[in-house]
Amino acid sequence: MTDRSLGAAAVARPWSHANPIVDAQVIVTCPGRNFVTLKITTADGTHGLGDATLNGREMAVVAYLTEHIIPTLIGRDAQKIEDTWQYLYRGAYWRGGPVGMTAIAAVDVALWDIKAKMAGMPLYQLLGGACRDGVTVYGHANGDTIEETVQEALKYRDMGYRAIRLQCGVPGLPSTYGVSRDKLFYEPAQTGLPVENQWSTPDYMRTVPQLFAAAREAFGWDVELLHDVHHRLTPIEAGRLGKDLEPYRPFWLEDATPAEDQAAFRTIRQHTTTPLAVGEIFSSIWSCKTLIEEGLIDYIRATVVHAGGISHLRRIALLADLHQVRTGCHGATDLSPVTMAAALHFGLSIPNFGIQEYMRHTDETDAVFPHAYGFQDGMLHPGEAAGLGVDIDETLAERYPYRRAYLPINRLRDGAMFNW
Ligand code: EZ4
Ligand code: CO
Repeated sequence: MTDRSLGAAAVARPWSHANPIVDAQVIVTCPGRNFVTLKITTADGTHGLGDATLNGREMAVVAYLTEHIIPTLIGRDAQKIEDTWQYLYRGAYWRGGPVGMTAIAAVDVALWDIKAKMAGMPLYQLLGGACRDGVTVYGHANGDTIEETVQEALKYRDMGYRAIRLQCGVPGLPSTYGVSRDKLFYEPAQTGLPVENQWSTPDYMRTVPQLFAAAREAFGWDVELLHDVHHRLTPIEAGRLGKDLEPYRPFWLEDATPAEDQAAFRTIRQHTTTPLAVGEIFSSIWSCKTLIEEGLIDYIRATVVHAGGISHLRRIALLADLHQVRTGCHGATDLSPVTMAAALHFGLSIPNFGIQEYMRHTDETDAVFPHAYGFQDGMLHPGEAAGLGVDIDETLAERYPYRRAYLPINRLRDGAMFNW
């Protein structure tokens, strides 16, 4: 074989057992919300799936895959996961960023799915085998008021959850991040133009400690309690909130301040012992290298789908392990069952797993993505099917065409744009 576009590595050797990629398709479906899925098929008839969903910017990743990645995949040996990762990352020249890294993640996860299927193993076995019985998850309890939120949290405890995220409405604000009309499912993206939310830091800062006080009153110390600030405080405000929450021993305070400036976390650290989690919007190890190496965080929330797939998240987790930082991967509804499965195989197999976020998908989504993973005793387990243990029902997926949707935006009371 002399096709130089495939590189020297494609030259047939007597010891090579290539399983070339013969087809790659991008499937966009909206069973209640949009999902972008990459399906790669190899010469031996194996297929693998990768999630490529980037909430509110879905079609940018579709174009990246279709126009720029897929033409380079056809004919490549599907078994060369690391080489393909390097080819797509280094080979792009314009590397990094959420769109590109989500596209690379989709390829990477699909190739891991294929490799595990070829090996006849569930992916976690290929990654080194289970380090624990299951992946402990936290659920989302929310309500307009503190009382309602605590009631919802009690329901999660009764379902077997050992860790629960608490988000509640802020008096004076018409709506707040994390508070949903439908108590079982939280979906911030909506069709139409972006919804506008309103924000007040002082009102919020007064409410959260009251919520945690009420929750500890109701639960005692039986369950772990978490909270997501969703990037809305300055470092010194975050330090104050962390300090105010210390008596209630939160498991973590998430995204306390925007993390573009990793050094900002030094200020928070100087003021509170409340554990800090960050990273759901990170695209690569470069977004968290300082945070991890300086011990500025306790949990890294980077995910398979938005941080370059299993191959790259593994690097992040290894670095984190050196510094006693544990994982706490993002697991909201915009991460498809394909990502959830990948996260479970990954979380089961790494030494420094911390916790996994889990927001259930709707029945429509679960039907489009039949999967082997399941919930029991506050934990998810990926199941024993070969590969990821997730498939896509393409006929059903076709019944749910793409609908443009946006995440909300946030404004202060005076109309100024703020972080959502
Ligand atoms: O707002 O996934 O911790 N979970 C979150 C999510 C994010 C959405 C954005 O697409 O912060 O609710
Ligand atoms: Co979050």
